[in-house]
Amino acid sequence: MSAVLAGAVAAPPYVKNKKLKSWVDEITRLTQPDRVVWCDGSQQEYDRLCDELVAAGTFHRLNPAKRPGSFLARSDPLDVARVEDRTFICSESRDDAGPTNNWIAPAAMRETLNELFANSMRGRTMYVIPFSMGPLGSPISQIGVEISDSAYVVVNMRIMTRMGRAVVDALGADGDFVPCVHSVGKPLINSDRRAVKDVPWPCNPTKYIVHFPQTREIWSFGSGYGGNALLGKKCLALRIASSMARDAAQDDGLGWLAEHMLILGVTSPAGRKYHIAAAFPSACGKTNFAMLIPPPAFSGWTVTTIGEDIAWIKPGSDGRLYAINPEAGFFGVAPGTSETTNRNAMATLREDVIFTNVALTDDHDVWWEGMGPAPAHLCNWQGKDWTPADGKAGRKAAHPNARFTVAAAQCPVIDDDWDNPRGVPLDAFLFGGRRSTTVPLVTEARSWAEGVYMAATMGSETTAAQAGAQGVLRRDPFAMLPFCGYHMGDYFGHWLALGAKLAAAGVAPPKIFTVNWFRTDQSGKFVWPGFAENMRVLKWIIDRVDGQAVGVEHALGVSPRYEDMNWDGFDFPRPKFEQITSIQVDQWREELAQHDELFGKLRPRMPDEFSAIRQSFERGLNDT
Ligand code: SAT
Ligand code: MN
Repeated sequence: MSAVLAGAVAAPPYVKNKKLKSWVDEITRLTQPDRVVWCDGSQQEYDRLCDELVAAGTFHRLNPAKRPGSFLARSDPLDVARVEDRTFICSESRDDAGPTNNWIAPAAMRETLNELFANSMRGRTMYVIPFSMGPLGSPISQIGVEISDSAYVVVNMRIMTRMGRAVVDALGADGDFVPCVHSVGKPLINSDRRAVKDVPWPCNPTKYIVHFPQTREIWSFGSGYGGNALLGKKCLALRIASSMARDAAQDDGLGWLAEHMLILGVTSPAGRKYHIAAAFPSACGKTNFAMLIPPPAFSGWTVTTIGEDIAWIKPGSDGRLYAINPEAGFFGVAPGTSETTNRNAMATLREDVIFTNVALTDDHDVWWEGMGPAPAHLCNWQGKDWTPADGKAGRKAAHPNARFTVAAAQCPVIDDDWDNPRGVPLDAFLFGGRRSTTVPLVTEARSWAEGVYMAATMGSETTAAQAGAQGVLRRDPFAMLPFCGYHMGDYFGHWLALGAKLAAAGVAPPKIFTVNWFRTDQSGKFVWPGFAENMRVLKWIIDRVDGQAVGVEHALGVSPRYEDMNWDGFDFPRPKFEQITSIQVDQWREELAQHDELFGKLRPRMPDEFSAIRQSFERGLNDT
């Protein structure tokens, strides 16, 4: 770590990149920090910053006997989640951002940002955080540099990305990077120009999360939390990268994909390996699915994790699609994680974890709702006393969006290839939502285009994880609604074109499947147990990939019959299976009618092909 004073801005000698040096100078002049620190990514630097965060009251060191190397951070109670209504895509033209994104003209936004960031780091330290999304040197990876006045951001970025000096070395003199500027906002200043009080979690009531897709820049003001502040994650790896991936098609005719998907490996007892990428909206069990433990009857089968949130996918020289996890850590939701729902996640969290907004036990360990029985006394996520009586009264001990930050390498089922710069070749895409009715357990699309249609129209019922009424059906195309950096209609077009071009080059693109674990019975109970038993669905899917499994074609695609599934060691009666795979014509008519709402919103950039597909689904239903 090397520090220099503002005004005498000198980068350490190993920094050769001219663009980087002059950009850091420029942001230093704008924000006027007291100190500039270039982060090298070393363990010593991490440890020192954690010590400083403890001294500042931001971090509480957890009991080293129970949770070695781990910390608890409590955020400002008004800074607990991403702020979608304060997130902007500032393309030159409003139409390019599309109706699903907030837009402000770039010139006007730059004026606003210049005012907000002017002197915003006075009294504070500015960190320069070089990071790589994806393994250094991978043809799929991208480099970013985040400037931030939050040490919490630095230590989280060190876990979530490949961060530090090696990235600067890889940039060399002329390498390009995505500049990301982050400030928690101006602190209150005394007449002697010192911060009045260093609060443990500085942030600002005014928040802006801003993306310039054309110049590939990110500016974030006012929040210290998660996806608002760790700019490699949703901002770079999804919003900016989705835009880069689409634009790349103009250069090589294909482009690539930046997706809100987990990546997992499945290995059969015979040693054959398959790779699956799957998109689910939040609170649909993505992390659990990525770390699935097969049921006992599937002995010899293993599921391994490559990623649990984001996938970058590029055609390789053989035409197959290769996927990497651009991240190096998991920023996962803690509540609901337990030895029964996700034993692998619990094992990942044994040491060296940063917890944010969970509850603290009296012996300085962590607790959250869904972990197991509540202790008789806790400090809740705001540091106040909590007893099970509070829980009965509906007051949560952990914030529902409480998080853990942990290195992916700590996961006991991390895939051997998770860090492979080539990525892993994909065999199938899965798309799923939370649907109590209508959508069957699993359906294989008959074609790439029909699969893209299904992904584009996927919906999910809202849960406690979202503000507002629960159980309301929301369209969330590709689980990308808040993360697509350009017009959603163009995004569908990019997906259609990529599959068509691969097919034209003689390569079959991965098969596309839709899944739904959440059909309910008359009393509102889930019919399908999910979790480990989802392995049975995975098995049917990979057998379909191999051309081994049988299914029946219906109006919407191909699904298994009861006898096409492996039921070893599991007593799941046929009528229940019928309940979760039935296709009710009236429900599907209504469903297709709802698709029109989304299509209407995205016209005129909706792909024409979708109308034809919708009509063919309708004809299929009429013949049912
Ligand atoms: O806050 S993050 O964007 O990092 C996590 C999430 O909301 O999915
Ligand atoms: Mn996510």
